Amino acid sequence: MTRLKEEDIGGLAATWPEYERRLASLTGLGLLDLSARALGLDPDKVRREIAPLRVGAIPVSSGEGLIGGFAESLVSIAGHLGFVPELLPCDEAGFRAARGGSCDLFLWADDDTYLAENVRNGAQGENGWATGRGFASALARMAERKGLEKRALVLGAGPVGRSGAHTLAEAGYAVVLCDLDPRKADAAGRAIPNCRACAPPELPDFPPFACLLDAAPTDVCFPLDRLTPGACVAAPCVPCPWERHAPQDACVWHDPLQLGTAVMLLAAAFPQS
Ligand code: 2YJ
Repeated sequence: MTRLKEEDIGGLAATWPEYERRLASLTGLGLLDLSARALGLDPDKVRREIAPLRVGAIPVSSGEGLIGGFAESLVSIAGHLGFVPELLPCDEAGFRAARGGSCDLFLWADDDTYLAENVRNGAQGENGWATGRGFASALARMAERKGLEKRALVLGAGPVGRSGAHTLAEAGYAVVLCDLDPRKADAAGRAIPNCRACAPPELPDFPPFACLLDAAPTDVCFPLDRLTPGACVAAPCVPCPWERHAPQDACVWHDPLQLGTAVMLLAAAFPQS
């Protein structure tokens, strides 16, 4: 996750109706259903069990410091999903309150780590992993609705790209994983079944892609010419170039925080053995 800016998430709480409308128009699912399915959970069971669970959001001032509206956005996401959300005090006081029983789960992020933690059983949802799962699942849903072949390009072999590539491979996709660093792509590609690694100069060797997961923290590689018209694009990247420059008739899903956080929360709240 690139460090978000206040303007990336400002006003997030006011946009839920439009957010849900757009997500449903692209995937046929709302945020809770999509996140639950990304984890193999039954959305109805999640909906029944979520209501009493209290989620605290802890602002963390270490490192580069607080991002205006960040913890408040986490409160909004948790509340929107149906948890009972609470903004906790900053830093140690917040961790003390969370672990001392004021909530069942808590969310916090510093400059390197963004986690959902379950106070009762120690289960965790980690942002990179959860974001990859969530956006890959959104991509697979969009592609299925358009009847696209199960073949995808994933940009970025970091935690989000690796998790996304894994999720797509699990769903039966042939995956091409591309990173500016070919060794990083190779190492990740070897660990994922049905996944070929490449570097950006090799992309023209492949037929154009109808599915793209852009998990690159930079837009240095922006292979617009490697996508088919009407392609499906899932892009957790911030800033997101695809919303303005996607191919003609493309379906693009982007959000800066909501889907990754929703999957993190459900992973921590409903851990599977
Ligand atoms: O509480 C706050 O306001 C800040 N400490 C939030 C910091 C948010 N952190 C980031 O944006 C980091 N880049 C997160 C890295 C997560 C790695 N998956």
